[in-house]
Amino acid sequence: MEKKNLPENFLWGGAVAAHQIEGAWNEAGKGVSIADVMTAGANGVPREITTGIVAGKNYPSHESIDFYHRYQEDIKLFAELGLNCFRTSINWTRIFPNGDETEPNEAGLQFYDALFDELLKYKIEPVITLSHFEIPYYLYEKYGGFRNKKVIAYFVHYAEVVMERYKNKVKYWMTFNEINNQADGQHDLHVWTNSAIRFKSGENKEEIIFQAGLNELIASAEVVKKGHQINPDFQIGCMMAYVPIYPYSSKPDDVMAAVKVMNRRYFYSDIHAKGKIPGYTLKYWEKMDYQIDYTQEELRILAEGTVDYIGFSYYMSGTVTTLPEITGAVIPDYAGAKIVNNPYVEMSDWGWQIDPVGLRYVLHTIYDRYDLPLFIVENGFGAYDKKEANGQIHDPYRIAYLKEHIKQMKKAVNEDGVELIGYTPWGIIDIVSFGTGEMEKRYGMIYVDKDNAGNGTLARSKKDSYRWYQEVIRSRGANCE
Ligand code: BGP
Repeated sequence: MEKKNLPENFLWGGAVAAHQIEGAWNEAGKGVSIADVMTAGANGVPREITTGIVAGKNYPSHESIDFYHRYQEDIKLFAELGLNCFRTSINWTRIFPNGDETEPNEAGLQFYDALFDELLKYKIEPVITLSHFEIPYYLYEKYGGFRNKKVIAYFVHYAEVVMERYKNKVKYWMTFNEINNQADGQHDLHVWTNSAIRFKSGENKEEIIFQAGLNELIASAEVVKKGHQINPDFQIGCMMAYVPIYPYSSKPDDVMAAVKVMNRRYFYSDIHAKGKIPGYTLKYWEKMDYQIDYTQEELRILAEGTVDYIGFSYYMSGTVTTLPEITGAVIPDYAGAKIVNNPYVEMSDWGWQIDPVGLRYVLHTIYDRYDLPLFIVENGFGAYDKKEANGQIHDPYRIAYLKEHIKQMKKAVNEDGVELIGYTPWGIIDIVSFGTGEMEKRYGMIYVDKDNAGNGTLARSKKDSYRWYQEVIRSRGANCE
């Protein structure tokens, strides 16, 4: 069977985020972002969100892997790898330290000018996230984060400034990283991400999360409209964390429970892509008597500011059941519903269920739902890596994970007719884990000498997966065996 390649213009890249790679957390006028007050956790140990910076605590974003000072060396490695695109974020607090200023911080703008010029020198297309969990901490303190509609205008102003500044250097943009990564409200870390919500005692957290999420969606729509005015060639996408939830059994309640659980995610991408609040959400707000504040003008903005593509992360899938004999984490979306492990898949050391077919399922399902180009902007395998005495790092498990997911991605394109812009595996170089703050939950094809406690030389070295991915890109996906 002739090996089907991916198209010539397919974007092969790697993905990171400013707070997980740059360091220099307080250099050149940068303000404190909400990532800068998150301490290091560990596998199974949540990160702590402190009030401001507390002396003596370990904040991994403060140095990360010092990309801020080493980006030329790293981009040279990315070019040698063969990347034709590279996803990262602009750290909002480099541009507006507090977030509500009128004038931007010129030193911050100059850093990203230099970064994008270095990428373009090697013909590597920047793919830029505007908010990747880096909202200014001051907007949390003074306004309560995105629960406050004033923050919409501050975000839109920041986005306009950088889209105007880099209009001839950046074509691919996305607004809020994993905007739905707050829906569960069961983990304060997730409520922290893009929204930085400050709750008041006694209020319903889910109601406030819906308000903050809707405010972000309105901000995103405004940015799409303004971006297209700045440069009609811009491709501005959303960014969703898709974790497909399968019914555990063919019991009809399990099938319906899976639909209702997925609606928690689809609330965000339905608005991004279709430009209106879905009926299932309006009914839910009515049932819960949630007072969500929005105007007719804001509804018009949502309708006019739909995205050009659906960017998304895919790592794992989940399973839901209503079978009484199965134990699991109870969820409110459907009577008797519980999230359970899928007995047909393996999981990583961090409990993430490994399901390559799930990527094809997501690609097929989302393309059917929205009929928009798709962009896989995160996919990867966090694992413990070992550096041998001879300096080599053998990571066959990472190659296996990525190979199987690329094979499914090719099926979606070549057999299911999905329009796919590109693939940027997460953590192309070892960086700080968002969920745990660890360095040792490694995703990279480039190893960085730094451990969870922050010890190490920061030296970079190529893992086996580096040479494997180099051949995958060279062969446009044909040679990923
Ligand atoms: C996604 C985030 C990324 C990255 C990734 C890997 O949710 O968008 O920023 O963190 O997860 O997760 P982790 O770093 O927790 O292993």
